[in-house]
Amino acid sequence: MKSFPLKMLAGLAKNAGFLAGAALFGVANAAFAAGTGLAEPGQMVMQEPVTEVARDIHSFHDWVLMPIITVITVFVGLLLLYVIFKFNAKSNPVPSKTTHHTGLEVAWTVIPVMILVVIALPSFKLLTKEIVIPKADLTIKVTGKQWYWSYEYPKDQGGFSFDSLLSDQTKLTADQPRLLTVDNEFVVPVNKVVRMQITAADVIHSFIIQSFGMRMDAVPGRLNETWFKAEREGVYYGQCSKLCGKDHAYMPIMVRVVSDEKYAEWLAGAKKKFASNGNVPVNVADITLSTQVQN
Ligand SMILES: [Cu+2]
Repeated sequence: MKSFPLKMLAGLAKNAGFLAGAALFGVANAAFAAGTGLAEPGQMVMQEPVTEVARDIHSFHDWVLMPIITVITVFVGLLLLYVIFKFNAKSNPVPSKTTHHTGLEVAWTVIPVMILVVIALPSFKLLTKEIVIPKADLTIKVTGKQWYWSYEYPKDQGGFSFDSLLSDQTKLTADQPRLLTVDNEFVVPVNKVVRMQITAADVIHSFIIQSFGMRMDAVPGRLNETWFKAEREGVYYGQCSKLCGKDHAYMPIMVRVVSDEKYAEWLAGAKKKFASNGNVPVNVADITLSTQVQN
């Protein structure tokens, strides 16, 4: 057994699903490459994580869920094969009349419960991390509308707001992905805790940026909160993730993560550019909410 290290076993379990998928669909290895900020064609794994929360979500998937799924699938598969070959009419002409087995019934109740508990513990820990917001460096409010997003930067960031709509798809340049590029992206500084306040003006939408491991529903009349701390500069995309009407597919999310200097530069420009929007400077909810942790 020593010659078969645990690490290798874990690695096997982790990749079993992907390998099975590849064998099944004849997908080349290159197709597994995860996109940064957006999905690559043929991609089968999650998008490259750029926040601690996203990394934790990936670890949870790779090291808790995938091994459990793999073991259960293999076990049930073998059990089925065993039943098919051992207990068919030909090889087992006189079937057993057994209808109940207390030990077995207890086992198939208790074992799944224990598996769920094993999944629940790290899951709750991760959920808590996602919704308990660390001391925020800046707050941005986003409102989902049919069918675009409005971003509001509060007074401490200049106090302006703007709409972000899908840009003209016939005028895209090579580096602008189709159905993801918007006219006004929102911009945040790198390595800063950004608190997102999320709501909707008409129907329920959902705000998601996969690479940040962040998703939160935008519900009319309700102010939801979540956060992210992007560790790498770049452009990241998301989509409205709750069916919200006919143009649900055409209200992407586009965020640019930049250095502090570039952020200050953008703020100054945005303040002027969006001043003529006629928007009143925004007041966001008080930061001392129950979910706020001062550290
Ligand atoms: Cu929507």
